[in-house]
Amino acid sequence: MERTYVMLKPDAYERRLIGEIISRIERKNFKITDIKMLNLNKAMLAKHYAHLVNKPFYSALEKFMMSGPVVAMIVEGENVVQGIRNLMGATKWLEAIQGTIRGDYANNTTENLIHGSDSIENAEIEIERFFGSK
Ligand code: DAT
Ligand code: MG
Repeated sequence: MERTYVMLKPDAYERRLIGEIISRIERKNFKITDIKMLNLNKAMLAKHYAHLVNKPFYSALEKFMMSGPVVAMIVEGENVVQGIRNLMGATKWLEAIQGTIRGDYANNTTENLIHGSDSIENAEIEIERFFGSK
């Protein structure tokens, strides 16, 4: 069964939206097979966001992602990688349509509540990074 890595960001925690977002994932009938809360550090973020470390917004992104705990999950289901991306909505909050998590709750592109792997290959890399071999 396909798996993906999902991470609820510090704004989701701060805004008390953890339960709401998990409910949306479960209502879609995706299965959470592991879950934990953790605090990220600079080294973990530099790996996770390696494609962004040279962007002008990286330092703000890093600061935000270390501003509180994240909730890390392994989520399983048919076509779950794309399915979670669809539930999340677009990266840029103004492009995220209503009914998606970002479309309904985000008004900022950095503080956009949720991460979901963008490919099956990256999902396995991210699961290994945050949960070890499973
Ligand atoms: P996604 O989270 O939709 O996979 P991404 O991998 O391109 O998007 O970027 C990771 C995170 O970095 C994103 O969730 C928020 C931040 N980010 C991306 N592009 C940004 C931008 N143009 N301005 C500010 N933050 C940005
Ligand atoms: Mg991404």
